[in-house]
Amino acid sequence: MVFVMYDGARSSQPGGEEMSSMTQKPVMAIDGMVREIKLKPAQMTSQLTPANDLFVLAHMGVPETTVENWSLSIGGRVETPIELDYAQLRARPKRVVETVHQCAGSPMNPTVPTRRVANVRWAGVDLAELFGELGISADASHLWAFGLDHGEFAGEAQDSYLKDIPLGRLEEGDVLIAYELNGAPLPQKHGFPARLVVPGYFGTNSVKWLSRLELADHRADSVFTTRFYNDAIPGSDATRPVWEIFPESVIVAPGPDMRVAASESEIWGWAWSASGVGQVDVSTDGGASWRRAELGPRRQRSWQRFSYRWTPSAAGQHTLMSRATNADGNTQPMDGARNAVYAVDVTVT
Ligand SMILES: Nc1nc2c(c(=O)[nH]1)N[C@H]1C(S)=C(S)[C@@H](COP(=O)(O)O)O[C@H]1N2
Ligand SMILES: [Mo]
Repeated sequence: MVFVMYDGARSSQPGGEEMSSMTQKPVMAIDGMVREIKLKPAQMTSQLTPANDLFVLAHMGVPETTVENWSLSIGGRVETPIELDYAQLRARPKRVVETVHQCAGSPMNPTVPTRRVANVRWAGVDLAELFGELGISADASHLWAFGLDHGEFAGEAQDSYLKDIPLGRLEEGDVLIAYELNGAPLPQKHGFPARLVVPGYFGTNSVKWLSRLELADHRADSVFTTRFYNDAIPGSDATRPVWEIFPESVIVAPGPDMRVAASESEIWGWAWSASGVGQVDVSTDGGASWRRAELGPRRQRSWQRFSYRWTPSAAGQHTLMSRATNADGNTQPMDGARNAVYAVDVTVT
C-alpha cells in the first residue's frame, strides 16, 4: 500500500506552506461518504469477524495518512497537555479488547434497523491510564475526539469529524487509542494509523484517523454531536446522545427463506448490548410465544452466542425471531427502533 504524505505542498488548503503540521489537513483519498456493508446476519458465522468482512462507514470519505506525518495532540482541560507520535504511542503498554462493534445506522433515519454489526479485537493504549498520568482538570466532563477527515456533510463544509463521550465512560476503562484490528495494523479505511475505540458505544463514537483529544466541560457542538446522533425520547422534548448500544440480537441460522427438515434443529445467533445480555428468548411463531434460549459467555465486551433446539410442530411457513434482554430488563421492541426484533421466515418441509 502506498501512502501519500500530507505536507503543505499536497494540501488542498490555501496557504498550506505557512501552516504548522498540527493544522494541516490530509488529502482525501476517497472523497464523499463510504458505506460498505459486507455481511448479512446469516453470514455472521464466526465469533470474531475477519477484518476484510468488517463494514466500513465514513461520512466524508477516507483521508490519506502516514505514520511519519501522524501525531496525536491531547489537550484542553488536562494538567499536562502532550503530543504523541506513532512510536511513542506504540511504546506504551498494549491493551487488547474484544468487543462488539455496531453502526447506529443512518443519522437521518435513526429508528431504522440496519444490523451493521461485528465482533472484533482491537489493540492499543488505554486512555484512562494515559489521562491518569496527564491529570484531568476538576471541571472536565466530556472527551472530544477529532478525526483527520474533512469534507461536506449535511450540506455544509466540515473541518473534521468530531465526536464526544462523557468522562464517566472513560473512567470505566477499555476506551482505547487503537492501532490494531484483529492483531494487524489498522487498515486505512478503519482509521490508520490510530483511532478511538469506545467499546459498548455505537461505532459513530469510535473516531477514526484520530488527530486530537480534548477534555472539555460541555458537549462538543458539531453536526456529528448535537445536530445528528441524538435520539428522540418518546413523550418528551428531550433527546439522548447515541452512545450506549441497546440490547439486540440476530439469528445467524437458519437463514432467510431456508428449507428446514421437520426433525430437531438448532436456531442460533448473536446477542449483545453495552452491558452484555442476561437473557435471549426465541419465537418460532412470529412473536406469539417465546421460549428461553441457551446463552453463551461474554468475552470481555463481545457479543454472546445463543442457541435453541427446535422441533417444528408442523410443515409450512414459520417466522423465527430472537429477543435479547440486558440485566436491567431492557429488551428489544418489535418495531420502530434501530434494535427492533429481527425476523427470519423459513419453510419446514
Ligand atoms: N473520523 C471518522 N471516524 C468515524 C466515522 C467517520 O465518518 N469519520 N464514522 C463512524 C461511524 S458512523 C462508524 S459506524 C464507525 C465505523 O467503523 P469502521 O468503518 O471501522 O467499521 O466509524 C466511526 N468513526
Ligand atoms: Mo455508523
